[in-house]
Amino acid sequence: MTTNETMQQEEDFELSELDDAELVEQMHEDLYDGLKEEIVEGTSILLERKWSADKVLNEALVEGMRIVGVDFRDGILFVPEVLLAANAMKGGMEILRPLLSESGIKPIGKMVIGTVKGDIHDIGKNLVGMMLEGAGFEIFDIGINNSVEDYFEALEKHQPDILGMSALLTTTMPYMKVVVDEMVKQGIRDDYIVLVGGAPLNEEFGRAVGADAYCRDAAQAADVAPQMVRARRRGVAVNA
Ligand code: B1M
Repeated sequence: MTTNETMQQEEDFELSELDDAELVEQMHEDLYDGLKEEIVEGTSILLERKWSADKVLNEALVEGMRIVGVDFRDGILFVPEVLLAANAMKGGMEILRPLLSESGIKPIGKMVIGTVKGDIHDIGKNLVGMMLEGAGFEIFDIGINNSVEDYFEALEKHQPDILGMSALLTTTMPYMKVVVDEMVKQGIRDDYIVLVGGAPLNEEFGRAVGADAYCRDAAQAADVAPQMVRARRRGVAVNA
């Protein structure tokens, strides 16, 4: 058998023939290789096998992206490859979106969410938006690279209960304070609940920028946001 034939044979397998553990491992590899179609197929297979959307998200997609992140940090993967991985991840998230957000609850609040100026990472922000939709929020996603003016325009237009800011870079996270300081200056800080999140942040940072709460992940955001909106409507101080 030629080398080409051996390689062909190795690649000729159906994802559906793998058991759950093998499939998840294969999905980590496919995410690493930026194979969107395979990620979409793997996501669908796990759902057909009665995996919850949450479990598929965390064990297959988020864990796969974590592995990508490690090799990106170590200089093994570069921006174009990571972009392909991100694109493949989004393919899986599109399938999970309706499942994560099918709460059927009537909107309990509105949220404007966006990634801060200088930062184009949007996967985590998109997840937070989806999970909050699932928790019954109406979401206005203003995308990436948002200036103070962009946030203010969206606040004015949508009159949300919550302003959510995301940052993935240590160089862009201080911009959250620029936005909050400007809200204070304009006298509108107390009109909104401010939530912040992103991998390099922590609670202390959240307090330092003047946010009402820092959320470690999308699930925590979906937990904290309704509580804060309810507390605010009851007239209770919201600082977490
Ligand atoms: Co970038 N990148 N990246 N990147 N990237 C990181 C963040 C990095 C940690 C990689 C590394 O070195 N290990 C590193 C930052 C280092 C640092 O600041 N200390 C880094 C770097 C350096 C860069 C560039 C500067 C690289 C370069 O150009 N040389 C560049 C910057 C571009 C820019 O923004 N100006 C860059 C570019 C990119 C890509 C474009 C290639 C791509 C982004 C594609 C996209 O988003 N559409 C990318 C990616 C994919 C990553 C990693 C690998 C994965 C991020 C991700 O999507 N994680 C990342 C490494 C890593 O984080 N492990 C990395 C999965 C996601 C589900 O998690 O976003 O953390 P996360 O979101 C979580 C929580 O943080 C939280 O909930 C989410 C879900 O549970 N959360 C919130 C997030 N926002 C929230 C908001 C909330 C509440 C919770 O309330 C409002």
